[in-house]
Amino acid sequence: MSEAVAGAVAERFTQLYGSEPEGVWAAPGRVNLIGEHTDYNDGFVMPFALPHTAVAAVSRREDGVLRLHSADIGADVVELRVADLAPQSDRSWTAYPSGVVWALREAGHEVTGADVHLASTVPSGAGLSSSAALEVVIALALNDLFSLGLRGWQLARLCQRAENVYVGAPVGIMDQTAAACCEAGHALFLDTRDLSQRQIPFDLAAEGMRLLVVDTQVKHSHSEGEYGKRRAGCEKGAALLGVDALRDVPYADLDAALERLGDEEEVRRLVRHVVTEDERVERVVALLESGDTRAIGPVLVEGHASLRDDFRISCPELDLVVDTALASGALGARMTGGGFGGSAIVLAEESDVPAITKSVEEAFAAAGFTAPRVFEAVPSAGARRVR
Ligand code: GAF
Repeated sequence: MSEAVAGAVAERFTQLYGSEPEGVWAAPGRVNLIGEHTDYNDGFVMPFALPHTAVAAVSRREDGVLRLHSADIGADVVELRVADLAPQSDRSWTAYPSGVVWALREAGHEVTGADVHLASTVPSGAGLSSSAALEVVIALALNDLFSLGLRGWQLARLCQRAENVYVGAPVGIMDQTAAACCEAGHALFLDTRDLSQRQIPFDLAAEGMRLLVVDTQVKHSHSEGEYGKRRAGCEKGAALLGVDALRDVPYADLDAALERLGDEEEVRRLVRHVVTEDERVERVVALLESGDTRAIGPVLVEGHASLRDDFRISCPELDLVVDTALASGALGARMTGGGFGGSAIVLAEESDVPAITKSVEEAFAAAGFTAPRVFEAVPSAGARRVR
C-alpha cells in the first residue's frame, strides 16, 4: 500500500471530522493456500496476505462516541455510543468495526470512543476476508492509540469474538490471524488450537511460478446458514467420536473412525474432509520446506476434490476454474476460503499464466457466467501502522 493511499485516506478523514487523524493503519485480505474448514476443528491452516488492504485513519475520543465512515459505502458518518453497543443489534457494515470496539471493551480494555474513516481494496464477498481485514485494522489502531499492548494473535482472538458474537457469523480464527500475523514473502503455517505459528518462505516468482486468484464474482456470506451447518456437522462428528475436536482424529485412524460413524453418511463426509485436509496442510508444509514447491500442485487439487465431493461447498463456477486451469497446464488449483462462491487459486508456471487466464475467461463466457476477475497474488505484509 502506497504512501499516496495513506495520505488520501488521512485527507478524507480531515475533511469529515475537521482535524487530522492521529494515525493510519492497514490490514490485508488473504488467500488460503491449503487448510480449509479446519480452523473451527482446531486444525491446521496456511494462509498468506494479499497486497489488498483495509486502511483506517483513526483518532481517539474520550467522550464515549464512536463515529464511523467508509469510502466504500459512501453514506453519511454513523455515530454510535460505545456504551450502547450490543451483539447482533446492527446488520450493516458498521457491525464489523463497532463489534471490535465492543469486544475490546467486553474484555476489559478501556476504549472510550474514536473517529474512524475506512477505505478498502479487498474485494468483498470474494472469499478473500474483507471482513477480517476491517476488524483487524480497527483492532490494531485502537491497540496503538489506547496503548493496550495486545499482540497480533490476541487481537485476532478479539476480532473473531466480535464476528462470532457481535456480528453473529460462526467463523473460525484463520482470517483474523492471517490479517494480523502474516509476513511478506511467507505463508503462515498456523495451528488453530494454540495459535502457534511458523512463517514458511513462499516466493513463487523466484522459482518461475505464479499464484493466480480467480474471483468468480459469485458472492457468499458466512452469516448465511450453510457455513454454520458444516460447522455443526463437524462438532457432531467430534462428539460421536468422543474427541474434543476433529483435529484429534489421527489421519492413520481415519478408516476406523469412519467405520465407527456407521450410517451417519453426512458426518462421515465432513470428518473425512477435515482429517484429510489437516494431513494435506502438513504435506504442503513439508514440501515447501524441502524446496519441492511444484509438488504442492496435486495436493491443492486433492483439497479441491475433498471440498467439492465431501464437504460439498464448491459451486459450478469454482469447479470450472479448477478444471479449466488444470486442462490448460496449471500445476494445481482449488477453491479458497469459505466456499459457495468466492475465489479459486491457481498455481502455474509463469509462462503458462496468459494461456490459463485466457482459457478460464473463455470458459466462463461459454458457460454464460459473469466474467471472472483474475489477478496475481503476491504474499504480502500483515497488519501495520502506515502513518
Ligand atoms: C471462512 C472463515 F471465516 C474461516 O474461519 C474459515 O473457516 C474459512 O472460511 C474456511 O477455511 O473464511
